Amino acid sequence: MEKIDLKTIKKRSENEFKKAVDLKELDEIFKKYLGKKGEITQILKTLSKLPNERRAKIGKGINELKNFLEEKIEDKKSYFTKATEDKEEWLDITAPGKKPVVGHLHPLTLIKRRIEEIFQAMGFSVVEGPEVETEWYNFDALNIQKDHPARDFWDTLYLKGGNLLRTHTSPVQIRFMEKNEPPFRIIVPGRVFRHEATDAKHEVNFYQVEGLMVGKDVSVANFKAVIQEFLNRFYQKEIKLRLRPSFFPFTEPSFEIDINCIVCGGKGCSTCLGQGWIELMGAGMVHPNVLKNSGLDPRNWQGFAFGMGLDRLAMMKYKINDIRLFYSGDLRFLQQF
Ligand code: 2NL
Repeated sequence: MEKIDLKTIKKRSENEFKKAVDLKELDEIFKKYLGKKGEITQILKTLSKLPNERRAKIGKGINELKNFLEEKIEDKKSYFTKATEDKEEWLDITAPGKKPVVGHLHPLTLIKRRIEEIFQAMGFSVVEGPEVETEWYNFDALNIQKDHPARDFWDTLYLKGGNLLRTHTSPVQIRFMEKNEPPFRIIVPGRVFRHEATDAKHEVNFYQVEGLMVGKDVSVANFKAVIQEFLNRFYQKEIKLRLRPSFFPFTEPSFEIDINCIVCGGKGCSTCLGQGWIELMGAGMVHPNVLKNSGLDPRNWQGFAFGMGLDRLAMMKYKINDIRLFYSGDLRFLQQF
């Protein structure tokens, strides 16, 4: 029978026990010494085979060691358990709350909704249509000649098979006139596309709002009144406007609408380049050919149409100097609205 050195076992087990950092390690030490096949358990089992004298001496020592270890392990175990429980239950009701990150509408969407609201209050319906169009609806029906530069590959994005990405929302109005009997008044907001090198003022895709009002005797005077009302409400102040003669193939007569610079009020500043006036939109009386192409008899019906860039309106309202910011997805920009 080999010599049983209780002192060494005690020292070794105590060392291991001190190093234990969690319940799992404690459990392993318990098994190693006090488990079914544990070192101490094994010694206890062999006691009966020892001669009386040695049995009494070793028996006393091993029992003391057993009790000592059991007690220590139990102590440390309850300490670990308490620490774990404390961690799980920990709730600091005095800690400041975490503010959830809430998004908001894109500045272009805000502008679009505001424009829709104002026109709807004046009896206009909001109409939408496809972004992929045929050459007929985007150009021919609008009286745009076959050799017009706007049709060029360098201005229009053509798709395989001859369709194209609409360059304005006018085709939606042609489609509306085909299906509806006047009188009516609609606005058509939407995304449009141009084949263009981007810079601070140009994007490949941007947003437009067009408007159309057709009836028996709808006139330029009606147009002026509607647009004056729209501008006053949009800018929340009295806006001065002027009509300048212009040309579009789809309107006759045609004009550009300028407004008194909203920054300097007409004195001349960097926004209006010293002019006092800012170009805002194009408009005119719908060309008889366009009415005909849409299935309306120009001898019975007449009306005005206009078109403006949503991006441009938003840029002026919020004083933004680069159109590309709208499409950058940069939160440092977007979070300002
Ligand atoms: C501009 C000019 C304009 C129209 C758009 C239009 C639509 C139909 C018939 C006639 Cl269906 N006209 N739209 C008319 C005049 C000008 O837009 O400079 N837009 C940014």
